[in-house]
Amino acid sequence: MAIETINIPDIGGAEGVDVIEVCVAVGDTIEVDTGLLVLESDKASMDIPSPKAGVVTKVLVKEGDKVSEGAPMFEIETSATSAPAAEAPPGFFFFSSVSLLFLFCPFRLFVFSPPLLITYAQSQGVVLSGGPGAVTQPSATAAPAATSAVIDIPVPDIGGAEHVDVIEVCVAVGDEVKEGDSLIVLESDKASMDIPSPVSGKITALSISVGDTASMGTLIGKIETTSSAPAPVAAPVAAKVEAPAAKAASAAPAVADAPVVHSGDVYAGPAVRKLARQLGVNLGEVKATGPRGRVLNDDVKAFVKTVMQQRASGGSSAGTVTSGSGIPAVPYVDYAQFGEIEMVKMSKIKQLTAEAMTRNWLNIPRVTQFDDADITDIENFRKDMKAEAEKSGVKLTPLPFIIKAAAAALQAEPSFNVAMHNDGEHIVQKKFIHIAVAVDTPRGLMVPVIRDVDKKGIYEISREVAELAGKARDGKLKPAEMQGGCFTISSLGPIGGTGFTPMVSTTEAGILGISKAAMKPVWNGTEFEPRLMLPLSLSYDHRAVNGSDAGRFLTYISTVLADVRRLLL
Ligand code: CAO
Repeated sequence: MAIETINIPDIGGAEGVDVIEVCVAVGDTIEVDTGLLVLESDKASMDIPSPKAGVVTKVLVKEGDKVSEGAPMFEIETSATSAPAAEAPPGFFFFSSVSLLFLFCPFRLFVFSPPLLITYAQSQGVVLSGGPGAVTQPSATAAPAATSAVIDIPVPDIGGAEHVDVIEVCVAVGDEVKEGDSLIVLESDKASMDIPSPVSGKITALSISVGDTASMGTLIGKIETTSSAPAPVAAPVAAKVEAPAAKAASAAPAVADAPVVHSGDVYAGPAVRKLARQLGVNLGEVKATGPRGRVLNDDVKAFVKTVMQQRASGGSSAGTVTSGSGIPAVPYVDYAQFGEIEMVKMSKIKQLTAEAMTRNWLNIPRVTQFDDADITDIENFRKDMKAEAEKSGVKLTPLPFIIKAAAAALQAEPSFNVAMHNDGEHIVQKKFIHIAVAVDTPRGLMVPVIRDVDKKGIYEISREVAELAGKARDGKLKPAEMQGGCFTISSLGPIGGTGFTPMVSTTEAGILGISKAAMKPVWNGTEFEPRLMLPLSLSYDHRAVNGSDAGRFLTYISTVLADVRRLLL
């Protein structure tokens, strides 16, 4: 075991480059080439891979730091038994380190363009020359020519990398290209590389396709040089790294002056691009959350998750507009841009409720109608009975009266005691009267069911509501205690409000919303009388129930509540 410090490698002479991502943390086990940091200058983003395997013991940099070659990044504990990291050959190093001049759109550089290569070679003290194995490339400093010529375009030196995936062919036969235009894009685990055209001209043949692999010298195609342009002379060009030696004497553009291509509006690293390609994700649709609008791995995953969730809930897969009966997707909103936010995990009950609400909302053509029931007499009776009820262990509220009135209405109007069958051809007529009651709990909304309400008295119903509500709040309700309802009552009476439009469940035909009772002046034919009026909102599934049945049903409830003696009839 040994503790070793990993320093920033040669980054092409760039100084004070921003650390935009620290990819590992203390305790992480890393391999040779594991991405450690992402650096970014105004010209390029660079993944900095680990030269060694081990376990991270210290992180010496953080996002926002500015670093240069030699700055310590991490301390790692290397295993004595692990093989020492192979000394990267210059070509390899070029590929995995400076050409870590990674070319992310829109910062793709032509890393492998000769000037850069020369620059890098200079910085590394290596001689670039022709000779055996050198790539024959058209020279940009060719002599003028009067006639056109068709020349081969080989893949230039790509830092020794072999069999790199061709992920994009940017031109077609017949296309006119300018020197520097992208011909193909190669991508390895570590880098995306635009391979630019060495000359201006017309593509006359293509020998490479997406899915092929390419190495230095692989033929991309042929180009007929434009007659007005200087015809290139096929000449050996400094594209082969021969050996570390004295610095090349000739001047060459500095790395920072390398051409920058703003090709497209997606800014993402090679690993992210690869992940997106593997998952079939169009990066243009992914919301970027990284620094300066950079798409991160997590952004791609979040995008896929959203799409899958939308599909599961019947939504469209991506865009925001669908035709026909498709449900438009909800666009992603970055709320953090408006102020501080916190992501709060929904309880399982809330998630299931949300799912059920969406299902009900989308499936049920719902209509809500309203009425005020005069509960003055019930209230007087309730007050008279309150002490006695308490002796029997019952807290008497208006709710059991309403439950009982609803049961009576279901008996009187069986057309409401139904559910739509999902075959679309039948209505399920229920012959039992079970009433569900919405209960507010800290974990979310629970809806226990009181069975055979028609056979039970007010006290019994009241006791059951209290017992089931208690179980709901304690999380002790059994699934069977929440199933089989014919009709639901949702009471917001103790809270307030004058009316609301409750959601109908697909297993029932209606739901009654109760709002806060209030004293109101009611005309009795000769004068206004103060009466306690209870606002009722009846929502129903208009596939199963027609408006006149619903009107009769609600009127029946109001009438019974106005005079509970009717329950005896
Ligand atoms: N108007 C005015 N006052 C009302 C009322 C109404 N419509 N309904 C109840 N009250 C009064 C009660 O009489 C009681 O007052 P007193 O103590 O003076 O008698 C007080 O409000 C509290 O009642 P409660 O909530 O203890 O009892 P309840 O029988 O009315 O309700 C239960 C029981 C379990 C339904 C209730 O506790 C609950 O969870 N309600 C929330 C339901 C909900 O979340 N619905 C929305 C679902 S989303 O569609």
